[in-house]
Amino acid sequence: MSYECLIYLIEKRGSRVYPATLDVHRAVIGKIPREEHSVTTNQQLKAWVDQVAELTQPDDIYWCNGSKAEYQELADEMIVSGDFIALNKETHPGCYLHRSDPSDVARVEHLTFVCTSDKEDAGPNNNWMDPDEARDRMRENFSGCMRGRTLYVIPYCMGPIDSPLSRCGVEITDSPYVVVNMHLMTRMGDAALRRIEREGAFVKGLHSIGDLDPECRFIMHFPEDLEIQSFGSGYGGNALLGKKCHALRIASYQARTEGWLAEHMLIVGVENPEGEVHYIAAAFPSACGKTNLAMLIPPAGYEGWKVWTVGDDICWMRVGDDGRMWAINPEAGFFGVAPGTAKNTNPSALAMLDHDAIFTNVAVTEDNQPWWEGLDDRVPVTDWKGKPFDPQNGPAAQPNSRFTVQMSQCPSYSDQAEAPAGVPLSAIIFGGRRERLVPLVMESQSWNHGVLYGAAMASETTAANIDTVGVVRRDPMAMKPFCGYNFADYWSHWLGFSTASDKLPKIFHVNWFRKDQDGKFMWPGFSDNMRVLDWVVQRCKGEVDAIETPIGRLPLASDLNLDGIDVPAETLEALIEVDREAWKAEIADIGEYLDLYGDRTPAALKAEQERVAALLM
Ligand code: OXD
Ligand code: MN
Repeated sequence: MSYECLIYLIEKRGSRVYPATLDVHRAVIGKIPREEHSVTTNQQLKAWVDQVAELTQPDDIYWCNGSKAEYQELADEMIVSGDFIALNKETHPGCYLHRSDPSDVARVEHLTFVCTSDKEDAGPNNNWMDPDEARDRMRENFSGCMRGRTLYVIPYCMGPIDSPLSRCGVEITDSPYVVVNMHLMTRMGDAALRRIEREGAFVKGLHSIGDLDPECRFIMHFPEDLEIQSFGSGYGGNALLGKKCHALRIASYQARTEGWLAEHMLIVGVENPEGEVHYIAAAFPSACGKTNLAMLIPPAGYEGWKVWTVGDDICWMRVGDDGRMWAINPEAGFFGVAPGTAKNTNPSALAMLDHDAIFTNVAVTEDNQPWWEGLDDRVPVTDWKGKPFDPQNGPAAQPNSRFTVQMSQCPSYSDQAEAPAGVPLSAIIFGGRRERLVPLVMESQSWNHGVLYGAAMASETTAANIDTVGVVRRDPMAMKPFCGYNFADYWSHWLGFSTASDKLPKIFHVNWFRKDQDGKFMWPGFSDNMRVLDWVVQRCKGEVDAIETPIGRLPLASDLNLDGIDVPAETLEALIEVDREAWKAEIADIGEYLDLYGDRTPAALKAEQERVAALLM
């Protein structure tokens, strides 16, 4: 027990009279030994925690140390409180089910704001609110909201704890569910606090589940102050502030001021039989199979090849002294979509999910195992709301149900994922979900042309998600919901790297989702995407030629390895053809999209679009 800690807790309570709760007891002399480390030497952090406690009035304050014992104790408490249900201990040791409020199952983009002093700095790509107004609103929401609750202080580090590319934050939350998820998703606790004390700087994230009233739900970002305030949701992306809020929205802003890039990208290492590894970062809109690609198992015929997972969602990258682009995954875990994860789509994910994982909003089988649509043909007994499963009521697992698991449990986890320097990128891939027009793979003619690929990224709406089918929605760099500032300025920042070095990664565009006249997918996808990665790596090594076209460099049919798969020659032709007339319309549409950003649209990007348009004439 620590005397200082006790004094600190007493001091922190100031003149207010707080009940001597069980939590205070636990924090000071309970099962989790609280050493001096529970109080920080960083005055700014201390003062902020004090201010927040004053505003939110928790019954207790608990500084997380990040230990396994802490995780276990919180999980045990959540079982008692009903927040966690222990799953089958034989088949899924250390696994828990959490059922969220049925009105709180997804990110809320319409309630997510970027609050810059000048509205133009947030751009048409963001909801904007005046920072003073946003702070006033949030102050009202947070006022007294933690009465009867514990305030948890979570110091965390995004990225390997010793990496110069990593950045730290502190999340204050009243949700133990958030704490245990942050345990798996970030490097949190003492080591992060020590780094914050050394560096001084950290992102402030304040979160409360409030009373989960959707009317009071807001996710506010103050990028100029490196600050996040989130109220009224306990769901992943809204509540685990290290992920989308910090590592993408705030970090993208911070990255621009510091000269690096924070991107919505997976990172993989592709190893060939000679043991040479090429690292690739790839951006796809949500629900395009990023986690599956990050854990790809090469198909038959690719014996001796291996795909190593560095990350499945976020990539921070910076040009190193050697002129190459070096990347880290700021996260330490996966927060993946469960439905559709199966032996044939992602065996590596399944292999890491049978122990020490948290499942949110999945169904359960008769023998208390987690279950979701697409997993196998068992029939679950209980749906995600905890009701007896009846197919009349819709899917058994919530379509956005999730698993949270530490990356180190992944069988393909890269031994370079913890490297402080990061991994050097050979290629960056942008992808979209396009049933027509966009080829299976193409390589940009230059860095700026590649930036145009990213800025023009798009998906077609499907019957599953929208009434009007086939409408093209642009999602530049897959950052539409995640860029913390004006897209036009963001593209300028990307373009600014073109002169940074002559060793930058090559930029490609892929599309796994082409369909034929009968609506059938033309490309098998999943592990066969390895064949496209193979071509990408060969291009990076200068081993194969490509066909120059106005839209980029396309593979020669003979250079794509199709051994062992049934893709007829005419299908392959169609997958890599350029329909000039249709592309003229597409490039004009891209031009119109860029114009939405007005005068701020970078001239160099418009010039690229015009260059391609002219080539198509
Ligand atoms: C995610 C997303 O949850 O991109 O990763 O929506
Ligand atoms: Mn994502």
